[in-house]
Amino acid sequence: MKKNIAVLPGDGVGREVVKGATAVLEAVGQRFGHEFEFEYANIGGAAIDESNNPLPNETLELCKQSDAVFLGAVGGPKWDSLPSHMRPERGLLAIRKELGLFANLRPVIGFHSLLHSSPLKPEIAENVNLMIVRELTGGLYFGKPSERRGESGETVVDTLQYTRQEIERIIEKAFELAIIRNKKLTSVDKANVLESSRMWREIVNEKAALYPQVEVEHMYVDAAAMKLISRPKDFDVVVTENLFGDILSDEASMITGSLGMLPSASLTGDGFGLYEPVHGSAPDIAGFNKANPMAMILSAALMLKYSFNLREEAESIEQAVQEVLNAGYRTPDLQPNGNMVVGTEEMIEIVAQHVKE
Ligand code: GGG
Repeated sequence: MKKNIAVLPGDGVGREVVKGATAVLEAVGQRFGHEFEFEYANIGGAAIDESNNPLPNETLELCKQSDAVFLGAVGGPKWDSLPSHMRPERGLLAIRKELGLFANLRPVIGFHSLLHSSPLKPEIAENVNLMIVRELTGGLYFGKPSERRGESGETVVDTLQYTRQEIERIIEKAFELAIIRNKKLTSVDKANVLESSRMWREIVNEKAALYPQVEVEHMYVDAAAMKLISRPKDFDVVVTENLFGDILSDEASMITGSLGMLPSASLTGDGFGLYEPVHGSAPDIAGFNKANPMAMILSAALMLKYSFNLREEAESIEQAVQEVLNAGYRTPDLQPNGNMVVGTEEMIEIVAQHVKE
């Protein structure tokens, strides 16, 4: 199989960890006889520096002509004072919208050898395997108007808007995933307060009738936030809107021990995808070879699974990550506690080597 991948390193540690994804795909290519070709382009702050635009046209065109996209991370203090429509994060939101990447899958898997890296009690974090499905192209992050008002700009407005069709397609995606997993779907909303959540709940109930084999529960987002870290094993698939999904998945990363362990797949309805770690650009450690590349490496496994249907190849990456963690290699974020501390580059090399074996 031959595939062209657009690689957008972005900013901060994004530029360091993205090498993890390309290195493991090269290793997969060698082992299984596939060819992956990588073409690079800028997004976020790097693109602002180069062309004054967080998502240049060339970058978008390259993505459209590719079979899938890797993205590192965007943002950093260098661009903090820019107006919001010019910030690096605007490039990330725009690429999701332009490519129609409405379904963001964020698997949360507790690796046994990392149990003591998690702030949760081992018996709570052990054997967790849940999937957060975050709606990615609607809600507060995209609603208009989003502005300051009045002469002195002392009033601010953000708009939470969803269409029925936007909610229907993400709920359908979540049911499809629940069917091939453990057939339990938790829909998270704030239906006691928000009109958008009331429509969300109605649609979940309508769709539930089409998937009688799936057990469905509704949960308010505040209750879900507590339950995620007190009884995470109660969850299988969690579906929620854009902002709630962003926050809950960062919270859920604590089950795994580090935000650096959470990969993500952002998908269209027809299998095209952008793959990125859940974490951001971590400017405080950028350039120090300290970032955890596992989230990016595991995102490469998601690409093989969801965009190219290469299941065995994807498993070879997941297996390699497991072996390397079992062997005691740790980046500094994983509370090494006597294990072997390695830098980003070393960790990437070790995992790629395990994929080849
Ligand atoms: N790799 C993810 C990343 O760069 N995150 C920074 C960020 O601004 N995230 C907001 C979001 O995912 O909606």
